[in-house]
Amino acid sequence: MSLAAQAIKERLEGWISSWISAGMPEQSIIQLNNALNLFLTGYDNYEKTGETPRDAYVLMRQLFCLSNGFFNDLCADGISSANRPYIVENPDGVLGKLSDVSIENIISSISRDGFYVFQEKLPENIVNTLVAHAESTNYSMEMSNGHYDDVKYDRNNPVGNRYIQKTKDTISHPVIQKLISDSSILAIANSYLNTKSIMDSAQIWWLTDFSKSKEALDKSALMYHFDMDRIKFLKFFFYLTDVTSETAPHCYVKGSCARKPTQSLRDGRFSDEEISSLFPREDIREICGKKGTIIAVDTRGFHKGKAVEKGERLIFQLEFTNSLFGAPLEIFELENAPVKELSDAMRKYPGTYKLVQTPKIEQIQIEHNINVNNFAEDWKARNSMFLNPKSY
Ligand SMILES: O=C(O)CCC(=O)C(=O)O
Ligand SMILES: [Fe+2]
Repeated sequence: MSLAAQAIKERLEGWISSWISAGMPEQSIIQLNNALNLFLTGYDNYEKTGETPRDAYVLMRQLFCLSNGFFNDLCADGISSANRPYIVENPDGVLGKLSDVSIENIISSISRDGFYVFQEKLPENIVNTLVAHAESTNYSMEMSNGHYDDVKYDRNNPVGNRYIQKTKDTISHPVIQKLISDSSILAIANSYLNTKSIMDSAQIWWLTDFSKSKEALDKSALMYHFDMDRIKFLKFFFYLTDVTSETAPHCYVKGSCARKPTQSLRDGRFSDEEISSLFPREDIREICGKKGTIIAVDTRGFHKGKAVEKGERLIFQLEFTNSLFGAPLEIFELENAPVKELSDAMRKYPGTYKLVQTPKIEQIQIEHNINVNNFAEDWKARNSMFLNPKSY
């Protein structure tokens, strides 16, 4: 069993003991014990094979609701204790220069409120480049007959509510590669997750005012829900268009990332009326902002995109997680060699980019005309350092 699995096991056993001391009925203890054992077997399987058994994933979602999030906190704590975060030295990037104190403040805001809106915005040239990119690529769109068509985004004649860019088009863009290796972003992700953060989602999508049917809203995450794909994760949203109350602000129920009212502990979508009946009005927030606005969100709390009333919204979303246990994984296949910022980050924080696949080394050599002999010399020098400890 891996160190992380062992640490999770210890915490879950402690949890069971506390239930026994609290006088929980024996039948319930047996049921909980069985469920936790099933989960641990699934987690162990994931560690060994990289694949999460579906029943263990479903169980995680159920245990999240059953324990009001406490189960996930225990697992996250186990993972952190076995696998400490990367130390990002002198973080300085799109979120500004971050001191330890400012990171602490941001992290505690996210833990308390579930989200944090950064003062810094993405520079305009970056926003414009990403918008132009999003206007030019093809999108795979499910049409009314259930088939998928390859379409361009035509803002005057949308054919769906949500146009999600193909992962390879998103991840192959140099600006996106710089953002996913940005030291200020990595510093926040590693601190919040308190373990070596792993990038597991990078998506650009348009929202349109195509349809307001309940079915369409549900499908495009335009109804309240919480995400539970993994044990713990953090999303960064980058608005690439101006977002007003009419153009799909990200909506979040402040504080709902921690503990939720009992009536809301179920998987699925929630209507606005249900959410209004469960939470104080002042906690139900619409996060509006000019293009370039950057938000960090723990979407284990209640959130949705508000339906577009008129016009469009373009967003880039980047997610980091503490473990790849959970929902099926996406692979980020780069079409070309990564930009320098990303290849440097991949060397420094290999665990963060487990899901990123670069083209074969020979391919990179051809594209960049790299002299293979220089490589060989470099390797010889490095190896001699290992063979001769005095050179340290
Ligand atoms: O579009 C949005 O603002 C919310 C999308 C969402 O539910 C998510 O990214 O988890
Ligand atoms: Fe969501």
